[in-house]
Amino acid sequence: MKLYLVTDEELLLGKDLYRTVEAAVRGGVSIVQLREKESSTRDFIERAIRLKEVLSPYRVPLIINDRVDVALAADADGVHVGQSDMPYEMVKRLLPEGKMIGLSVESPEQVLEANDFDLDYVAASPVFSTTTKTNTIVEWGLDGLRWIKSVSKHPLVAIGGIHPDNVASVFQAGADSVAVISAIVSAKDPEAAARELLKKSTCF
Ligand code: TZP
Ligand code: MG
Repeated sequence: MKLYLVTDEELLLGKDLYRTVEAAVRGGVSIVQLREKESSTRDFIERAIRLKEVLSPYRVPLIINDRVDVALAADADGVHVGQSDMPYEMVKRLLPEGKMIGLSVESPEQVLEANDFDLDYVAASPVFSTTTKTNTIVEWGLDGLRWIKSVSKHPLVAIGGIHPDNVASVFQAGADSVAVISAIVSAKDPEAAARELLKKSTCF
């Protein structure tokens, strides 16, 4: 799961969600998170089910942001939670065996606490400050990534402000995966944008 796509309805800038995600997968995205901040529960579930149908033939897992109930209803592959969402222990109890759990970490304390959890990844949020999400505490930066890598037992996803010009430095600092929204979702050609990110990630 080197390139992780997170969706955002607004940042699609009018493009179709499913076509955009499928194009990104053709460009090399290998895991997708459906992140819905405005939609109703019913719309969220419908989108999750449709997106799962799009992703299944490619064997690309679908992760649901925040909502365990939506993930269960759509039989998605996992859930991503932040520090203000459902606590890890409850997510773990509610999800069937084999489903993925990802957790955002925004402070050193949260990174260390996450070592007690059975997670599929921690997401350093944000690695660089970004206008896509502004209610964050502090940017980790590349030094922060290196520190997380040295103390965390989990695979490390970096998210926030990642684009083709800085993606190599993020991998170099120890990220196992990079998660992006705007660099792919807002691109005119999401397939080319994904391909470009992957190409630039191996430039070191
Ligand atoms: N969590 C931390 S930063 C972020 C999220 C969801 C937004 C990342 O968006 P972008 O456009 O890739 O900077
Ligand atoms: Mg959240």
